[in-house]
Amino acid sequence: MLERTFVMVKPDAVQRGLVGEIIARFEKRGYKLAALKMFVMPREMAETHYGEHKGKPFFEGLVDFITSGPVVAMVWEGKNVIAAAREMMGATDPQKALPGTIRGTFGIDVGRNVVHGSDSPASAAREIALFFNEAELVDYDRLLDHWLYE
Ligand code: D4T
Repeated sequence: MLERTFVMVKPDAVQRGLVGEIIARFEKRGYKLAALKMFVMPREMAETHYGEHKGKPFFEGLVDFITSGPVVAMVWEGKNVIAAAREMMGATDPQKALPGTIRGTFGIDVGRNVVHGSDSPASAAREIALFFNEAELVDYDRLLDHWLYE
């Protein structure tokens, strides 16, 4: 089934020059880029995005961090991409992320875990709608798809 997921390069990874590396992993795997933008997240948007964590001890620090600098927000498309992107990123805590995953390769602390990805189809739909409007989601054909999908 063709899916879309929301992936975000966090401020730590933008500062560390990892934007290209992270995009390249999704491109090389064969996923299709459907939307992309760089911006500093307004506080209100961050509080909405992380609404499920409101009241938790790390919430304020998390909102401070995610609004502290530019992020790169993206939509990636492909077969099973929601679960696949989570696997490619590794566990939320980089200490527990397997070597070779994005967080297992580039991260150390949970509060600087490099990247975000939607954790379910419902989250993907909610997050894509929060970060992008319809006109920003680009629909185009790729001749390559014939060589990626049987
Ligand atoms: P995100 O949403 O950033 O992709 O992370 P996950 O989906 O993998 O994990 P999450 O929602 O449980 O956590 C959101 C965000 O909060 C930070 N965090 C988390 C933190 O700073 N301290 C903590 O103890 C936890 C659990 C990291 C990711």
